[in-house]
Amino acid sequence: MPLSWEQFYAENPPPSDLDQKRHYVQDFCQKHLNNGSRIVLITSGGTTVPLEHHTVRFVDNFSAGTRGSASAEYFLEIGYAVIFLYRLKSIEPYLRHVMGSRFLDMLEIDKSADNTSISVKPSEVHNILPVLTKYNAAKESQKFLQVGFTTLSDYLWLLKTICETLPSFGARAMIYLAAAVSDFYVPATQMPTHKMQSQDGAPTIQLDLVPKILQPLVSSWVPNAYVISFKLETDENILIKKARGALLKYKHKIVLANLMDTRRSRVVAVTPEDETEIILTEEQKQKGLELEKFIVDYLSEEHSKFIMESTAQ
Ligand code: 9Z3
Repeated sequence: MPLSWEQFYAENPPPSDLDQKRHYVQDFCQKHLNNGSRIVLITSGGTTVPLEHHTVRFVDNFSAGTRGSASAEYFLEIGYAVIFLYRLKSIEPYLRHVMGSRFLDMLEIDKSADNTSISVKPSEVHNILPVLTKYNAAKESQKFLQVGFTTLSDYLWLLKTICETLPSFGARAMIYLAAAVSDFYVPATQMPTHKMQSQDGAPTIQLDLVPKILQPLVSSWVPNAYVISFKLETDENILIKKARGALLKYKHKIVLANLMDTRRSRVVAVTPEDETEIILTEEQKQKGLELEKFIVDYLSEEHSKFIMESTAQ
């Protein structure tokens, strides 16, 4: 039997800087509460599951945060205030376009100025300029807040804390759960304090089930918000059934169902009434379009309808 969510929080201590992060989030929300802005909490990247308290080893997952970071840019573009809860060192909005060693290839040293000045190569300006322009606009609008996590337990603490600051937005708040969250973990009480030693032989690692956090999130933390979760599978045959199962169980608004191998080009938006395929064609991809643009367009329209219905009641 998995622990209840209350037991999970009781047994796994919060991150040491939780209060500081709570204050940042509260200040951010306060700023956007009165200006009528919509707000979206985006979760992005994978959680780690430590195997030791002084963690040397941990269980990780594949997610690089591409979905979450791209979606954040598109939500910002259409005016949402964005809280980006992301795995530290995973892909970040805007930076994702200039990451890696290519970044250094974009720069040159200005020899005429005594090697003290660096500029962007003229041939790269057309790549950097649109990104920098959008980044500066997001910064100026003060509509973008990043909050980092690494472990599963930090993620769950921050998710709860951020959700608890959002109810005053009512239907204007959207929760977009794109992070790849581990279903399994090693309870704090069963973890060795120090690095496991090979001289002690092969360890037996028992993973427990993580309680389903969507349940309190939807029913108590943000009961009036527009909540969207993702369902990831590797077997097409069970994808929609599992997505429907999650909708029925947690009673949120949409499950975006995706398969690991085709996640960049297809998701199915599953609602209690409907299934809508959102597709990126090869041709659109060649033009530099991204699936997340279409996902965000679809969701913002659905969110508008939801806000109208909520205010009409
Ligand atoms: C997703 O399904 C995301 O679309 C991906 C994005 C993690 C596949 P990338 O970071 O990948 O762009 O490479 N996220 C949710 C995954 C998840 O943990 N879902 C749980 C489940 O399927 C429910 S909350 O049971």
